[in-house]
Amino acid sequence: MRALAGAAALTALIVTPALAQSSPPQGTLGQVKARGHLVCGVSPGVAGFSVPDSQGEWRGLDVDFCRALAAAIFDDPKAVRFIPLSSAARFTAVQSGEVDVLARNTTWTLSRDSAAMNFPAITFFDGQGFLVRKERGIAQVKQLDRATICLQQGTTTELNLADWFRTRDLTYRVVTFANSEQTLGAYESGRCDAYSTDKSSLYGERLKTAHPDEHVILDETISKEPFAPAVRQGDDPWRDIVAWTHYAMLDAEEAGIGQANVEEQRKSVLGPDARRILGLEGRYGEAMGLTSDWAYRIVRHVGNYGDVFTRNVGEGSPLKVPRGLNALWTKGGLQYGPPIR
Ligand SMILES: N[C@@H](CCC(=O)N[C@@H](CS)C(=O)NCC(=O)O)C(=O)O
Repeated sequence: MRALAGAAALTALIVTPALAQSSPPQGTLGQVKARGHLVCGVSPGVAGFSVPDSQGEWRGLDVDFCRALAAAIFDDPKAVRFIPLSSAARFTAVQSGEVDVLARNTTWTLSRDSAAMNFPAITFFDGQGFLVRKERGIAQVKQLDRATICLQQGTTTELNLADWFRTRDLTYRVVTFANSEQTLGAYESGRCDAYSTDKSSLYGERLKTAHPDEHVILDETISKEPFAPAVRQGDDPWRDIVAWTHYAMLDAEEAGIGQANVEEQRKSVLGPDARRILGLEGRYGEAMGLTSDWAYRIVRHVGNYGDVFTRNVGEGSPLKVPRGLNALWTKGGLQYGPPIR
């Protein structure tokens, strides 16, 4: 018996280090590295989140999230293939492995989470709103009783609206479309009294109308829409990388390290938090199958969370979405990065 156990232990000794040395990285990270680029599912066109510019380059907060992942893995924010996905098709693309990650103004809900997917971190806190014509003099959602509302199929928008009207004993008529272009077109042509979707999307949709000044977004928010990237369930190391990519951007912002000053900061005398973020102390990235400078790569190539927010949806963009719930927890918001240590 003892001899047998001894033999087993010896085999383990011989086999284990050999396996550790020769085996390539497993799971999604291994596949991404072997392929040489990340495959990221995005929205076909939501201003500020993901939209191709005049040169065909994808731009937006969700796009930058995928670029940050590529920066962390490859030191190259361009090592991403973007796949535009409709609301209806997006989850199958994650479940089937067609995309490594979905970053598509997608709300994290229990039913989606339990459908063989995981939502590693909330990258944007949003809520559902309404776009209406100013001339209608509508100030509150309840004034939309008996109104016709345009929205997109396969979204939480559809479900929230049903709840909201039902609980107030109000009625409405809904007209649904497969994409935002058709939804906006129908609203603009006067087919609907209101266009309902996530408030963050309404900022861009309003600007796409022929006369933005003629439309207003109502103040009320009727739901919680926590946007999170989605990954296939069952790959914890990959889920960690996706979560910590967001947290690294938050922690960098909190530490005052941004795209504009990261090089200078790296050469200066820094506190321990900043040193760990920049990979000057500890080997935190390596524990995830990345390099120790993974977060520095993110900030250098893409920026911290504040940089990404400002550039795409905030003051540096035409949308001017207030930071609101997406401010750091130190500034009264909900964005909170756990410690890198
Ligand atoms: N956050 C909601 C809505 C997401 C959604 O699909 N929004 C639409 C309306 S803005 C969209 O992205 N449309 C872009 C398109 O399909 O063209 C959800 O996850 O269900």
